[in-house]
Amino acid sequence: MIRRSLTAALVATASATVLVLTSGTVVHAGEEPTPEPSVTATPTDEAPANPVIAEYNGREINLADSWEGADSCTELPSGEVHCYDSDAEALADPELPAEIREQTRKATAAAPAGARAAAAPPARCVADYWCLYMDAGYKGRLLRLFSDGKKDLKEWGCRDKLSSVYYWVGRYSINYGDAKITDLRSWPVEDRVRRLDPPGGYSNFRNLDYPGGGNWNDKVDIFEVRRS
Ligand SMILES: [Ca+2]
Repeated sequence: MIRRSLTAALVATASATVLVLTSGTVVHAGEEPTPEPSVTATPTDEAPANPVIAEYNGREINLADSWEGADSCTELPSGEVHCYDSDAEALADPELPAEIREQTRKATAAAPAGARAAAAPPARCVADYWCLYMDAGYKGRLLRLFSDGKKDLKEWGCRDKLSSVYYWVGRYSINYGDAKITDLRSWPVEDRVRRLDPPGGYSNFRNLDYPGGGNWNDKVDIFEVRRS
């Protein structure tokens, strides 16, 4: 009987220790949990565990480290990422599906000379892609995203840089869905999240209100493409 109680007590102690170790917050009996410091800056500036490796001018580059002078990068449907010095080069990439290249060329050719129609997709974007620009007005370095899922922009070298976004809905059959942008915040401040609805664009994130004040410019950490 005594032995049994002792064992039970030991097990209880061990469980409590595990709890303390795994929770990261030391909770003493009868005390309130110790709040972690209220850090509003985005957490960790360490190198990401899964940096995106892209092909650029015949060599591999680590986008999390540097784009090494590339003007734009495209996430291809195959999952590979290619970076380019010009938009002509980006559009000519044989790994970009033919129907996407065709549709993009047609739209570009149809755009009126001089002033482009307000509704026309911005230069440099391609059909069926989410185009993420590092400057407002669809300018600056450009990341073209295709596949469904969450992209940690740190891995792409684009964290806290996003200033405008355009979603070119070419074929509706593959473009259902929307996107979600997230600014990660340290506990106890909740992450900030916003939905971006297609089709169309957000030409200046300074015009997108940020919860609690300010705007979304240069804040996005996670870009989630939700195609279905
Ligand atoms: Ca951020």
